[in-house]
Amino acid sequence: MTESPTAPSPVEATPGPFPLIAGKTALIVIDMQRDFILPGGFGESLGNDVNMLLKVVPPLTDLIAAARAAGMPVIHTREGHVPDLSDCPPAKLRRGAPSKRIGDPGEYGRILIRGEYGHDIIDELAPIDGEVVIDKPGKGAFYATDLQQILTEAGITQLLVTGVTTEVCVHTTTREANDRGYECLVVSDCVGSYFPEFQRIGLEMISAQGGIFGWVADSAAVIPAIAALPVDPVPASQS
Ligand code: C5J
Repeated sequence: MTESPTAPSPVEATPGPFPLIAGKTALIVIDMQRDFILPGGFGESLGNDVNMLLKVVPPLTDLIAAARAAGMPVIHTREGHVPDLSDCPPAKLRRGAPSKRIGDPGEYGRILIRGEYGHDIIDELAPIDGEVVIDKPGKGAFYATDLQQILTEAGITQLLVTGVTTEVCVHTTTREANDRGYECLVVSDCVGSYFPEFQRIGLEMISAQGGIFGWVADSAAVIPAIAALPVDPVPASQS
């Protein structure tokens, strides 16, 4: 029997196969911003080893290329705040390291402030024309953003989740998406944490208990499944 063009392309994942569906899936790339990732930036100034995040870049580059080739929407997010910090709750502002807080001058401009060099996405993963960029004041990509409306209008029901950091913005966004009914596959080598133990445990938490809030697979499993999808000639509307 000939398969219907909309037949799912299964990804070998934990805790079980993830049925990737053409036209229903978007790739979300969370916070691949210079402030978190570049040597000399905010993340490193807090004592973190940015190599833990930099190693995500090559597999994520390949995954984004596969999504673009398949006509799959690619949605980027950036964590940050308006220059007067009116969208940054005092509790969040106070909790930074005392010497380096959101809005303070950093190596790449004011830390996590929209419009600053450090707030933007690293050159290697820069969005291309037509791709959605969500500016978010929180850790989750749904909080105080248009993301849900954009996904609904595009008919998206599944998310491939990537970016940094695994245990913070990736987790928060995946949990928010799961609560809203999206099926989420977190791509293990395309998410990164400064802390190896958080990376391992963070991934285990997602797929524990039969996939309590998602599936996990690496890019070597996801990319061939994307390539096997029928190419979406009209990618879901991107603004
Ligand atoms: C953090 C993020 N870790 N993108 N932000 O503060 O995970």
